[in-house]
Amino acid sequence: MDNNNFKLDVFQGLSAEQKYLSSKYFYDDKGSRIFQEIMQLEEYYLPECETEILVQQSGEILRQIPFDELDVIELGAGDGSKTVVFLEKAIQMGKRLTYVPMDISGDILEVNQQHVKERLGDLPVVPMAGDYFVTIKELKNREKPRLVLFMGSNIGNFQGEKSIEFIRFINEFLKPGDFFLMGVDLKKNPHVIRAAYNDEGGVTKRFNLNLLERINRELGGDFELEAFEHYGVYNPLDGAALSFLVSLEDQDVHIDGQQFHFEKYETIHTEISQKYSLKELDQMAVKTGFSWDRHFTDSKGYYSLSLFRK
Ligand code: AVJ
Repeated sequence: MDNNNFKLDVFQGLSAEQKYLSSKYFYDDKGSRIFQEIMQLEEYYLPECETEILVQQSGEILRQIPFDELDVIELGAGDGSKTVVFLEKAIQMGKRLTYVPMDISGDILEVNQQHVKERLGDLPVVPMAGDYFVTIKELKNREKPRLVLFMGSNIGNFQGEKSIEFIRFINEFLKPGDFFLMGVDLKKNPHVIRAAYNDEGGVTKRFNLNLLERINRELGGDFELEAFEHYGVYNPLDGAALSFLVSLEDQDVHIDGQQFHFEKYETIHTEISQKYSLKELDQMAVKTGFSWDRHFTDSKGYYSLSLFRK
């Protein structure tokens, strides 16, 4: 990622009335490693739920998709370790696939390709590194039917209308009859959600603080990490889990010659992880131009893989 943009975004976010930093900057090498740790946490139920649905219901999901031949395009594919379960099932069912994993990180796409090779040998894979808003346009002229995958509840990181805009963007890329499969974390017992973003071991805290460390590392900042703590809340009124960093002192921080003041207990908003109900997802499908949808949920009803058809 471009350091200049990072700096501009940091300066803008820390100059705002309510300070904020974008969660997309969590994922440098260290942040990505900490996120791997989060995915192993007892409290962070999301990956387990998604895997359960993929293992138990991939066949049923694929039976909704009537094409023998299709492009499977995955946005933010990561290492692909979960997607192989789905791809494997599709191949068993006799579908001829081309897998197009997209990710901002070229390194992770190499790991992805390794996984796919080990499990699925001769499956055609066309990895595309870069920002998917850009790379997806390169696929416009391909003739085959499409299934776009957007897993891991990454949709939750879009604030309000931004999620609708994003799904509309996917809809515009699709042709009538094409499909979109999205992993969504559902509204549930607020205690369960709150705990997922406030783990006992403090891994989520480290994940958030790494953002300040990254500013120190890459932009020459002088954040004192002990002078900040992490605060995670879930608000059942709007279904938003929010993360903040809280300044524990009245203090000044310097980044590349610029000074930023923090009042005692002033917060930096770092992340939104939006939760949805199935009813809200139905409404979203209609609003974004899809003609049909169906939800595949885990046994606890915590999580949905929601399939939308254009
Ligand atoms: C990768 C965006 C789905 O919001 O649950 C995990 C990131 N943040 N713990 C989420 C995250 C704190 C995660 N997503």
